[in-house]
Amino acid sequence: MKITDAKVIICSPGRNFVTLKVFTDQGVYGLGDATLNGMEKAVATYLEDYCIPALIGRDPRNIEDIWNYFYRGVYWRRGAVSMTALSAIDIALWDIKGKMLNTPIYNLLGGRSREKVLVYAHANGRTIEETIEKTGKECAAGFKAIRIQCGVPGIDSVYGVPRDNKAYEPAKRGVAPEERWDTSKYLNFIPSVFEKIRDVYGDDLHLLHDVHHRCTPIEAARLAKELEPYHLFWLEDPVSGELQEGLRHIRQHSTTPIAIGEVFNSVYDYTTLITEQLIDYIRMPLVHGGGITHLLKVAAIASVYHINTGFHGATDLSPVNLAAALHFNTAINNFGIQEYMPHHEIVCEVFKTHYIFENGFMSIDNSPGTGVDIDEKAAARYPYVMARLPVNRKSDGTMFNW
Ligand code: KDG
Ligand code: MG
Repeated sequence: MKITDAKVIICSPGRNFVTLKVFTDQGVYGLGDATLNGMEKAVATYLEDYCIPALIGRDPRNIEDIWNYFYRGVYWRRGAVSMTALSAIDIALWDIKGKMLNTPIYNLLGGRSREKVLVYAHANGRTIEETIEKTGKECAAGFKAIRIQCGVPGIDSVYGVPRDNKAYEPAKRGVAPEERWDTSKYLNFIPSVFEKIRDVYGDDLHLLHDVHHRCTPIEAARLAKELEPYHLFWLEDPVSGELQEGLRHIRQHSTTPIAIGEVFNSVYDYTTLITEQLIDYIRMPLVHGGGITHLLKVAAIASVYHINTGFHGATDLSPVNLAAALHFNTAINNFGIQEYMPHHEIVCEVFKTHYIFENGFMSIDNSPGTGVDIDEKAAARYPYVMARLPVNRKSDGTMFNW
């Protein structure tokens, strides 16, 4: 069996997605997600100019070897752009394998470990009142776990909290906008949000919060400690995590569970965090972390240290990634939770999926491979739109040293 060709499809049904389609001489093709928010064209170029020429002619069944060829065989290893490209190749190859064997991917990963996959929703309010209201809407939709984000008095623009009450979308059209951030205002305010949410919704609802890396280790330790009474499911990305030892401060001061790594792309970003048990959840998603092949290894190492997965799953990761993640989450033992933000409805014109959300959980059917297909004609109706994630400065204009 041989790979005969591959192509990159960029489309923007509401937001940009990059999809890799790998063709074989058996008429079967595979799809991989290659979306890296704000850097879509860099991944597309890396795939088109560097990876696809080297992919053609290989046997798609040899996923482990192909993974190592594109990871270890490349002189300049790692990095978000090349690991996203490698992830897309890897997911497409697992899709092909599933289709060739006429079986869903979870079956290739050891079969079912669970009936359904716990997911969490987002409640992003500009004020505490709005956050309470949005939390109520997600509870009514059936979610058992909700990520709570809130505007902060005195800060004009809080990352991820839409000012216009629209759907979550941190990327803005055109060149990256610059925003101002004040960590002390944020730290003084956020515990009061969780106090109110617990008052209104009680103790059963799982609550999560994302710091988006906007603290130093000691600031994050203070936040984790002050949020302890509200029993969070997790505190996400409390620091950037590039300095893995920095997470020791948080652990020394608090029992709030920590999730980290939606911007990581290799097991080597995690080694100290896992082996010293400084975290509780792995955020690195399939689409940016080297695909199923690499995350299987990361999850296996994490499981030895009682650390679970909690993959990133915002709307800037395509339905191809979500489907692959659901297979992965269905199969592995140390699954924790999956982030789920439903895509804009026009995304369904382009991507045809086989997963459902019901009463706080998601499940995927027995369609072979990932179970996702792409309608290329529909994709062509939504051309690429330049959009970038914002840059943050302190209120006096200084760049942060997070
Ligand atoms: O592209 C950036 C988004 O994916 C990010 O802002 C979402 O932090 C995020 C999350 O946890 O979903
Ligand atoms: Mg996040």
